[in-house]
Amino acid sequence: MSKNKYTSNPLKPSEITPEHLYLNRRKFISSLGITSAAAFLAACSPQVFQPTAALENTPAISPDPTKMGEQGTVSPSTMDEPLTDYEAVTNYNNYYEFSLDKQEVAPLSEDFKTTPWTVQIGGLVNKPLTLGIEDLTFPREERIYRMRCVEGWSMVIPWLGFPLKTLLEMAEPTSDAKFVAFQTLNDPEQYPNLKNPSFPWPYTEGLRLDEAMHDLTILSTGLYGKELLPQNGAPIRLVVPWKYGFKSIKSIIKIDLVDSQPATFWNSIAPYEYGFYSNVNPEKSHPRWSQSSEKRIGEKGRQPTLMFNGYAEEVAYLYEGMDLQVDY
Ligand SMILES: Nc1nc2c(c(=O)[nH]1)N[C@H]1C(S)=C(S)[C@@H](COP(=O)(O)O)O[C@H]1N2
Ligand SMILES: [Mo]
Repeated sequence: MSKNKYTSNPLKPSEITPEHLYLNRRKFISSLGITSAAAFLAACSPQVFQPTAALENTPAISPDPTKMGEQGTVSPSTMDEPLTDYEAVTNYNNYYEFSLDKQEVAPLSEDFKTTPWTVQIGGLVNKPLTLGIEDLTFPREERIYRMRCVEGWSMVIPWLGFPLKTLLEMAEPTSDAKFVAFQTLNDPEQYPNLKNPSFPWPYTEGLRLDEAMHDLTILSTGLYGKELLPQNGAPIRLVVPWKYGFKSIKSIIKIDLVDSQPATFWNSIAPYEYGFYSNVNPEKSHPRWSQSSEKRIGEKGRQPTLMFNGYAEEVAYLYEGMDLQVDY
């Protein structure tokens, strides 16, 4: 592993308390027992973490550096910034298929049908797969990640999911596979805004194969210990924490291994504003606004945006030799 000028977000003493509170909340909840905990959650504090049976049976992310891949660094579970309230995570959403209004997404997606649901993995693979959502029984981990929207706001979300790599390896990408292309459901019956012809539906995204195989890249099926809600991309969505939020495509039905950089939704709409790579970079302004700071939802003021969203130590090696002022 080579060194580079970027370092991970250092832990500030002020950030230790929230983690401590978070752990205590969990203890508090389990001491209540599951029924009263559920009642408590529904009644007053949706931000409290609710342990699920699935999660309880799943070990936390391994602190063993040998399990972290070649880049072996700190486990992302040691991220110690306060979680964004469950209420905000589930009611302030970008999901253009439903609406361009963030507050409208949750009500409009209430009846979104997530079963039956299949995910197809194809293209340059030895074993094309069509999996029902119920077949995706990989052990889930909790990953607490920062999420930085290109618009200048951010959240901290405790995702439940599994590495995308686990699924890709099952399909056995061939040696010609260089990129991964993702597609969201394309159903105008369920998505009111698909009738709007000014967008290149369906929503698509892409990653280079090494980005897709990186341990930080997950497919998420839940958050805050619960199953994912439609507004967050149920039943399954991508989470790539070092890239702007629009790369983390929701409600995926198709994953294709391909040999060249695939077309993607925002990049097709405005290539000079939304690059294919779109790594979080405080030093590279969007043509219409600075990316040097962000509004953390639920907190006062703005805070500095971190290179690669704070994951430089884990991912900077992927971009060695690339000019980060240019988005390829
Ligand atoms: N299919 C689809 N995926 C999407 C979007 C979208 O409009 N459609 N919005 C993206 C953007 S801009 C962001 S910031 C994140 C928001 O995820 P969240 O609502 O779960 O916080 O989802 C991304 N994934
Ligand atoms: Mo976004």
